[in-house]
Amino acid sequence: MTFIAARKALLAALAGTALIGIGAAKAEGTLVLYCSVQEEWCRPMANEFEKATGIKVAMTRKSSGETYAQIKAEASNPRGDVWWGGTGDPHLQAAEEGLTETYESPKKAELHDWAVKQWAQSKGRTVGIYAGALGFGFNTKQIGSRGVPEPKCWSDLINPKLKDEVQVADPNSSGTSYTMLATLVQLMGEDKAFEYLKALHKNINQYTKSGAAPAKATSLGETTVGITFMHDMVTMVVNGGPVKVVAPCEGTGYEIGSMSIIKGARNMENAKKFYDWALTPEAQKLAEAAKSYQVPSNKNVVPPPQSPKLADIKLIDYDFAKYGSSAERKRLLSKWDNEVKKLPK
Ligand code: S7P
Repeated sequence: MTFIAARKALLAALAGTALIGIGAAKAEGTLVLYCSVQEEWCRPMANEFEKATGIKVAMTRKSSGETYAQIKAEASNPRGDVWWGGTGDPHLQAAEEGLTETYESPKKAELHDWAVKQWAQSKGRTVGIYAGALGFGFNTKQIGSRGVPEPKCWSDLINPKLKDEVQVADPNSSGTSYTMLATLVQLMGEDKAFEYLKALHKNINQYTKSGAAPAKATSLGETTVGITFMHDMVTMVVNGGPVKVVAPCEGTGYEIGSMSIIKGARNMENAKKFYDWALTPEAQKLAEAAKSYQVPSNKNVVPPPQSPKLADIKLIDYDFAKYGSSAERKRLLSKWDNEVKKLPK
């Protein structure tokens, strides 16, 4: 072979390698992830998926109600591929409104019944990824100075001595707070629940956007009591905060945290890869490292020891079909806006 022929062959080989490289990068592609748990857990999920697959993840974190509203607003020109995390009710609403895609993962057989039930209820459009009970927490250093005994029940939170000392999120933006609204309606009946919410309103110092924000505020002493999922309060305890976590004595509701593929996803194959991966034990074990103490949906993952034990909590038989339905969620939110949030304090 002459020098020129050898050079040509080498250039051709290099060009081929470069093309293969480009082809591979394209095949790996990207994924747009809408994440509705805490940022501390969203980030490792995106990073570890990138490491496992080479797929670049563009992740944004928003609360459950906000993400639902964004997906609805983008429906004619979808930007996101997967909505991962957040309470199940708005995922069910998105499913009913045809905003999300049906998919059956090969990992479904590894999931707890409650996670599969969520999938069946939505006709395959959303699946359970974790579960957690609603409750509240209080700041152990501050409660004494309010002149009230340690609260144990929902009824303790409307004590006038706790004026401006209770914090919870706005149910329009927050899945946590919508879970509270639907829980109280199921627990007390609608009329009594709204009477209770009006009384509670007098004690609320702030309706936050994010559901877990009151847990941080309780730990920092910015509020004496915070209503959140119990696992979000447990994170504060693990971080050394002066917080006691309470499962309300009357009983409480719970969430099936969910995952959905967005209808018309531009990166549909990668969305399915993420969905399958997110149901594996490896992916679900990332929660504990991120100090997120929900109960994982994969049966092969042992829940972290700090996770509230659902079997020991007086849980209501939460009607996900009703309270995750589009009509009921809209009705309750607008009733809360008109009859509770507008009230003077
Ligand atoms: O922090 C984890 C968690 O409580 O956050 C999700 C929640 O819906 C997101 O916050 P918003 O209440 O602001 O929507 C829960 O699904 C999850 O357990």
